[in-house]
Amino acid sequence: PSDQLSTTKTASCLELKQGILYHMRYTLALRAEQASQRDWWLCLSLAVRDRIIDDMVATQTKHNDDNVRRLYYLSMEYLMGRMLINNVHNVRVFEEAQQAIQELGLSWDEVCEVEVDMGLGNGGLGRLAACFLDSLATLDLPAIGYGIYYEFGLFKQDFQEGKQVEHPDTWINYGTPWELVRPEYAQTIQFYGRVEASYDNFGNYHPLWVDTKNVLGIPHDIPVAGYDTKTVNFLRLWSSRSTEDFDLDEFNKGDYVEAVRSKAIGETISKVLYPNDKTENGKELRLVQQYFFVACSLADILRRFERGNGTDWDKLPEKAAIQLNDTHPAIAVVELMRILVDDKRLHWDHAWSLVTRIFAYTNHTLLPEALETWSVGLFQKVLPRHLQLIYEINHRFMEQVEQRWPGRDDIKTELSIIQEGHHKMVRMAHLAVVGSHKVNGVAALHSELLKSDLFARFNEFYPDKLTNKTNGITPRRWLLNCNPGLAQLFEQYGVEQDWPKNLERLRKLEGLAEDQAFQQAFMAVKHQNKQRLADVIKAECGVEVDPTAMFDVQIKRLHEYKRQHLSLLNILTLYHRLLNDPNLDIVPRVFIFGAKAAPGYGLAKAIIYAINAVANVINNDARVQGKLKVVFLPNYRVSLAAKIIPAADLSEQISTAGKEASGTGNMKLALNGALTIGTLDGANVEIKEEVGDDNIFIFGLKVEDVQALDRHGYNPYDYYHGDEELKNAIDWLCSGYFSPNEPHAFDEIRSALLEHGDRFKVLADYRAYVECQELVAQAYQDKARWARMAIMNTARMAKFSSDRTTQEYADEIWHLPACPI
Ligand code: DL6
Repeated sequence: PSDQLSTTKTASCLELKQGILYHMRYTLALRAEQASQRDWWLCLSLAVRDRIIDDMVATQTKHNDDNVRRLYYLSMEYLMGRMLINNVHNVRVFEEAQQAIQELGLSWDEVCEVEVDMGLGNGGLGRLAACFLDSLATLDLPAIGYGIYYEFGLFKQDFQEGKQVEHPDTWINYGTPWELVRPEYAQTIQFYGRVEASYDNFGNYHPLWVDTKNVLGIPHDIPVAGYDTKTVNFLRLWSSRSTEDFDLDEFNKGDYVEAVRSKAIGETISKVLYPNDKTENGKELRLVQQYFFVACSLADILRRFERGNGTDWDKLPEKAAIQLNDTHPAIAVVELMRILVDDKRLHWDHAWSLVTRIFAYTNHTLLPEALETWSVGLFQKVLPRHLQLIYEINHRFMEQVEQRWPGRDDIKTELSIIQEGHHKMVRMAHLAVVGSHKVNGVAALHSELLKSDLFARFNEFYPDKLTNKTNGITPRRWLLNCNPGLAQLFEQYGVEQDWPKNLERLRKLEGLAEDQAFQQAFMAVKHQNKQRLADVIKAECGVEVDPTAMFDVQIKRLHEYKRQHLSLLNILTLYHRLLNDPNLDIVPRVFIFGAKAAPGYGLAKAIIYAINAVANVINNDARVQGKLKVVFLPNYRVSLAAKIIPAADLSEQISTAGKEASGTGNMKLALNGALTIGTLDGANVEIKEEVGDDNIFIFGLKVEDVQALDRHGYNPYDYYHGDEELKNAIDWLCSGYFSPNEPHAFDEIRSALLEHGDRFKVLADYRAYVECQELVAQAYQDKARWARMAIMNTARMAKFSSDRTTQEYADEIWHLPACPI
């Protein structure tokens, strides 16, 4: 088989094979006969890593020697998924690596399957950060991602009797080949303590932060190789360590356990990722985590700056741009002020002018419950000096507000960083807006709503600050890696080879959309992908599904606003219709769900249980004759998404208009030729603009309609009583029929939809959704039409490459030139 590779590739394959065997012997000290699949995966990863490291050294040397401007991306979450598959593609040794593995008598798929996802994030925000890192390196932009090295990433999900059960994600148990630990760049970070007044010889006030508890931050660097380029940036993740091994006094008193306890406390900071997507306010450990990684990262950034520029602070905004991924790292604004004013002794105005030229902030949600606030009391305890600085920042800001709107205390109350009241709170979003030079939303509609709604008054005050950067996804992971069949088809049909770097190339497919042979080939790839997913479904859920049925996919976090329960009501409606008329001619469908619910979000868990319960009944009902199947794949994560997305026919993007900031799953699915059924929400609006009205199924309330309903008083009972099928579906779900042992299991869902006012307008959108699903079914029956629409979706996704998004940030926010190696 080596004959099939070119001479250079054969040489490179040989080199890889040697690398694998070298690591088997000298890194693992094993003979090949003893090696497990994991050992082979590890050695292949190390062999690939060796190549990456050469380029990483070259990249970092160049960046340092040229003293380049860098982008620093601060994010509490990175959902990197599996690294091997992405890296072999990015360094362009995919075929060679496959060949080497084959020549060693192993199966490529089995070796890759060993890798545990690096799942250090909850959902969209964390995966966006991972896509951006891939694009930054691919575009040769000098950048470093900073985050936390969680020992436990997002929990593993499994279902017991249909209910979600969480298990710890022990991803790091056996170590990972993708990290380089850098103890030489460790940082010491302070917390708690108190502020003491002190004065210098000239009588100037210099507060001292004393009696603090200290911890160490240890950097773990994950190389990030760009696609088809030499640039290798890195992601620096901090783990916490106690500054002292143990308390010697306690030890000498003979209490060994007590002596080690304080060490353990220092190490809890980076233990676990908070598994909450949109809520979770007010947990001390979370604030400690935020400050920990921000303080380590800023110290590291300044160390690098001083190495290249000494203490010429005016140069700082020239050399560093810092992006805040949501408000989670917003304390960085204050920490940089603390360092510049307290440690470096800059005047306040000087420091503030530097700080506000460095930071920019991305908002990812409009949901009020997701906006972070911290109680003043907690701040006082954990970060007393920072609280003083926040008050000072706010005081000066309030003076500006007074100048602009004299005497308008109501506006001051509205804009203040401190929310007054019985429990005073620090509003992190306000801090982020005041401390940044740009604030962006993540889709056009979302950014407009930020301007008109959430940050309307800020927008009046800072007219040029708010802007839009529509999200994107990396075409490498979300097409090249996950859909090799489609990538091969592009090659056969002469799509320019650089399409993974230039998604505009796929526009060529528009001209093939009517071509029967191409349609068939395109759908044949889809069919193969569906067959593969059917095997996964059989293995994971024990359910047989027919790959000729429509695969209707909803994969995302479980949240009421995303409305998985709207899909469930449609499923119940179809099931009911089928039982009433067993000969009903419906398009066979497999409804496929993947979603984790935050462990403390009872209603979301009830929705998972409901879907599983309904699935169990439908899948075992002979009267359905296999026309409907419902499966909920457990433990949704990046590597599972990579199997589901290429196999999807229909992409469910059915959030309440105005609630989904952007969505990125919608882009991944459309890129792989799934048609969207969706509301005019988030980036769906722009997907519609790109693919054209004929190639998407849009239904339901628009933002204005939702707002009007809220203004005029929305009553879900009007819909319930006015629509028999809707009433049937809800009553049936809650009748105990699907959960005979727990007849009240779904009462909570019913109350949310009826008694509690249906905050997310599920009932108002039900009829439009069911009707739209009928149009979808009709379209699916027309094979040529469906194929044409699917091809058009793939062809017209160029806008949603994260390369486009990242380049826009680089041009318009970071002013960051590329630095090819
Ligand atoms: O911007 C990335 C992603 C968006 O695509 C989703 O629409 C949005 O829900 C998500 N937000 C989060 C958590 N939000 N907070 N805080 O993941 O961001």
